[in-house]
Amino acid sequence: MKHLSRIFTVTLVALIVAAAWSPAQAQRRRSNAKPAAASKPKQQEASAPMDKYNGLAEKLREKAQLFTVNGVKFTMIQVEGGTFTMGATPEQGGDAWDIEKPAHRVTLSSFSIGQTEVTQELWEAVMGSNPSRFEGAKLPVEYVSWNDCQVFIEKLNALTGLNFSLPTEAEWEYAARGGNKSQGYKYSGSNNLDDVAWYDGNSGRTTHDVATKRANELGIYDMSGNVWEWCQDWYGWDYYSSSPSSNPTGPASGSRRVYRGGSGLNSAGGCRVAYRSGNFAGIRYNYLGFRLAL
Ligand SMILES: [Ca+2]
Repeated sequence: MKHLSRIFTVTLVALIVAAAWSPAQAQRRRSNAKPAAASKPKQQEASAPMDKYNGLAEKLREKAQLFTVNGVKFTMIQVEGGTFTMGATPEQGGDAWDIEKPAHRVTLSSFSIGQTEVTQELWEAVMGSNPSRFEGAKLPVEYVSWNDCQVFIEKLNALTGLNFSLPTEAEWEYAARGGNKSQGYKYSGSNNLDDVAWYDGNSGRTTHDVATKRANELGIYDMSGNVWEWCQDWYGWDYYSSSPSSNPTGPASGSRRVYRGGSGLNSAGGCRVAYRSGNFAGIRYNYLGFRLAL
């Protein structure tokens, strides 16, 4: 593979947990992952992930995987699988729309999700360019379409030998709700949106460096607010009526792709963990980005 000659490193940290759960994860959807890269990473002393607010650093030490690609570091958080209620649960209140109904039980296998939105420095390390309208290394990349994200992921996978993707809509919502550590909040990590999100009430009409608000129960940042986040699924208005209960991946076809979480341009209702939106796969705008899954 020609990319192997390029200068890059991939480092997994905290293999204690990874050793236990990687096989199931690989079986789930990673048929073309390179086992050598995944199972024999260079081991280093674990460094605590960013977590300056809620004291979860020690617990998260075993739950974080640190990667370095072309000199840029990023962290993936391991999310243990489980069963949760997706959609218009009671704490979503009167803000919930019909497309969030019916609330329904979903069971997910374990997966990993980005601790932060994909930053501009990571995008540039992989793509060699930066499309963002608000510029800054630690700002989330934006002005990227769903199609652009697929190109980025393909290149990242070639560099790492791994099999990153966008999260499914169900994975996104489960992680936003705190997985099996969920406290049942309306927004990702709190019932007080100012604690955890950049939205229209505090953003000043710009994006903000990732991980500058408090993390959620799993140590994941900005799932509510800052930039919207593309998911892999087609956007199905009535999908919740027929969704399979195990690892749903969205409708088989559609015209739009899902994005989630609201942004610095949105009111609080759009930043709820159950709120759903989406648009055509070629659409770009300056409050629309993504985070990775693995
Ligand atoms: Ca976000």
